[in-house]
Amino acid sequence: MFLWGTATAAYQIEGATGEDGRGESVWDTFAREPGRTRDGHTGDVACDHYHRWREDVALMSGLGVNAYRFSIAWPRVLPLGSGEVNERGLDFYDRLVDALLAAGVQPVPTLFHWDLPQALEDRGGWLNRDVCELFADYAATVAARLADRVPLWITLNEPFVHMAFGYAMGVHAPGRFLMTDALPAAHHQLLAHGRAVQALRAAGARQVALTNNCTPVWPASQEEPDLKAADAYDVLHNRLFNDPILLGRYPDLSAYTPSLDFIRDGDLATIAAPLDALGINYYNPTRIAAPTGDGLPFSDAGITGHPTTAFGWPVVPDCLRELLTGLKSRYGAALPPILITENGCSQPDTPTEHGTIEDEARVDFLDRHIAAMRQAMAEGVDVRGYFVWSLLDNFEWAEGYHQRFGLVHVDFATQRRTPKRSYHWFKEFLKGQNTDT
Ligand code: IFM
Repeated sequence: MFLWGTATAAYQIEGATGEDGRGESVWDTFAREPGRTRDGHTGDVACDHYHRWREDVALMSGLGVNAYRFSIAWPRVLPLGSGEVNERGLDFYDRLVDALLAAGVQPVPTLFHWDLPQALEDRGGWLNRDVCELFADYAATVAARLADRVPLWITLNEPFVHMAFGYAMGVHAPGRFLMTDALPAAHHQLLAHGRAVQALRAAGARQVALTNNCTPVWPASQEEPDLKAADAYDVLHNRLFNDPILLGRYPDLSAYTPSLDFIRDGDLATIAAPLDALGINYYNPTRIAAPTGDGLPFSDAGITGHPTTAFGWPVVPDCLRELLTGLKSRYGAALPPILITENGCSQPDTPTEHGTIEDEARVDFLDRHIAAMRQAMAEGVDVRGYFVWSLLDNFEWAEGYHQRFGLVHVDFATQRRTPKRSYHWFKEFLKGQNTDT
């Protein structure tokens, strides 16, 4: 069955950060620090999904999707990251899973979408190798409760973004500015993924995947310095996270670090445990030029000549085809079936005087990206699902509530949900789909 779905993440929609025994996460800490997020926004309330989940499941049922990718908040299940289990936290996801199944929607949980328990950050976060084992324990705990009803699991969401924004550049939680010293946070996330694959399978999970954020990298010119820089960026953004899980080895990281002493014997075999699918989040390509002297082996050359989203991201639908066919060329038989686990765009989405949201640009974005995905399939790439980011407007990390990605508009003052034109378009689109294709 081809999965047509929507995606969300716990900290971006749930709210209720202090309820029913949930522990603190790094995002609670970070968002409360002055100047970290736009206008000081936090996820304390977000979309209040923790209380309004029935309404949100009804929105999905009305939309006609057959799958829903959401994330489980580690600190809701294990408030201190390890040790005592908070059964009330598990109960929430248990109820959600049952409601989704009753609505004919397959639950697709992601175990980690950046909300590390603060107690683990206090022990070094993803720089501490011990967190890998604790993640496997957490995965086992959740799967013991849900694997009887959940066939497909995703371990991590976008370890590149979490490493780069959270540990290298400090613009996401936990707000560390380590630049290339952040690399152990990549390795430990990947090792945690590998250990979680083992734990999930032992607990009865039938299918396991990992979601990477990937970008086609365009060199700014065909001159050698730009080509070399583009290759270095491709290593950092894409291959650092795809090669170990699919090929069992790291790409050449010498442009970033002289030493890989945080890797131990056996780690790569654990990381490369076979997967049932690779999740790909695609938003835009990246254009890269030679370094400008800030210590990194590349610089961002920017992209002009394409429409942009409210975030300023270039809209280049054919790059989804380019990305997918590029993955197939690079990994060949080692590439498992692909799920597009996120694709979407932020738009201003101001309601009209009649209260409707006429987000034609989003309709066009989705239509053209789905066509590009299908073109890649026609060219031989095995894609098994497509999830729109996002079901709801939500807390867009450092941008707070200023970037709207939803098929459903959320008025954050009243929590009123209003399906946008894109929701109605996707609903009609889904009616015409044979779920086998
Ligand atoms: O909102 C994020 C999501 O959490 C991860 N992928 C990209 C989205 C848009 O920025």
